[in-house]
Amino acid sequence: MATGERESPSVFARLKRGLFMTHTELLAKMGSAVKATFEPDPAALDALEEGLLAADVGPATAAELVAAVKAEAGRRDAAEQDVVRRVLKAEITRRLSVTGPEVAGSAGLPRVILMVGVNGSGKTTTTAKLAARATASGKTVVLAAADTFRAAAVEQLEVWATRLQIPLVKHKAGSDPAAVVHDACAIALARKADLLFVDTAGRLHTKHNLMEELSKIRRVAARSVPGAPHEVLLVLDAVTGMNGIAQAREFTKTAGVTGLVLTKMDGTAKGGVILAIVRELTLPVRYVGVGETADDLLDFDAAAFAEALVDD
Ligand SMILES: Nc1nc2c(ncn2[C@@H]2O[C@H](COP(=O)(O)OP(=O)(O)OP(=O)(O)O)[C@@H](O)[C@H]2O)c(=O)[nH]1
Ligand SMILES: [Mg+2]
Repeated sequence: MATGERESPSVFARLKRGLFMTHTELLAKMGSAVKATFEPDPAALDALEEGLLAADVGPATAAELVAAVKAEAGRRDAAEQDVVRRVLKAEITRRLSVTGPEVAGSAGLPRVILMVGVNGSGKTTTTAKLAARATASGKTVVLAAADTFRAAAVEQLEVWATRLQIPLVKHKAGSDPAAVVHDACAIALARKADLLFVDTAGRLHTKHNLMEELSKIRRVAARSVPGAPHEVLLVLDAVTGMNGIAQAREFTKTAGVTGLVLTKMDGTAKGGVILAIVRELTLPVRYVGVGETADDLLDFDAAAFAEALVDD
């Protein structure tokens, strides 16, 4: 989303709903510390910190946010209402406003987006959601079922492809995922598709051979389409919280991750983990998943996220 542009009310409402558990937990723990006329007494500051820790923002970020509130509370105009919310929103927005290069596809050639992550993080669902959005906005899309690990994985993507009427490239279970990507690139080029989304198998970041497989996929894509993969999205499940950080570190090293997707925000009270993850990786969050349907993927907007988290 362009800077300064505001989402439609319905998009914000979905974000708000998606962050409901985290928001509720945060405000419940903060209790009266979030009140309009905040006095920075130790108990209130403790409550603030407790709320932030409960939301899983991580100890370093929690301490810094509390320090920022304390400093600001001391120098504000005594009549100011809602100083805590103002400071939290500004600080959270700033911390989440990490940008990264958005590599455009070359004119007339497909932009290739590779989806990676550990098992069950939401790669296939997110692939389908992205494909649905792109199709709805008039883009032509090809899907590559490069999770050849299980037959069911191909079927899962195929259900979405059929529903969305998007061509899907698949090989039989157990075949080389790089070969699927090779064919999918050829088909995307032949069809002059705008976008090619590559769904990959979930893999443990500690398994060297599986991580190598991603490197091979990248090489094959790059040979077929200049600049590919243009985007490598690491799909992280927000419910796993801090554990996601170790995975993410490994994926960024071997898979050349360019952006993050935080899924299942709707299923956790620990959505503040996004702050810990961004702090650790300094990678841009591109999307957040807030449910299981095609509509439940939102462009990430740091200010809207902070607002949905902190405001009533
Ligand atoms: N509530 C909720 N559920 C989600 C979200 N994203 C994905 N899921 C669910 O999480 C489960 C796993 O999603 P998949 O997309 O299959 O995950 P995956 O990463 O492809 O899994 P593997 O291919 O097995 O590694 C499914 O039941 C999805 O419906 C989300 O944003 N919110
Ligand atoms: Mg999958």
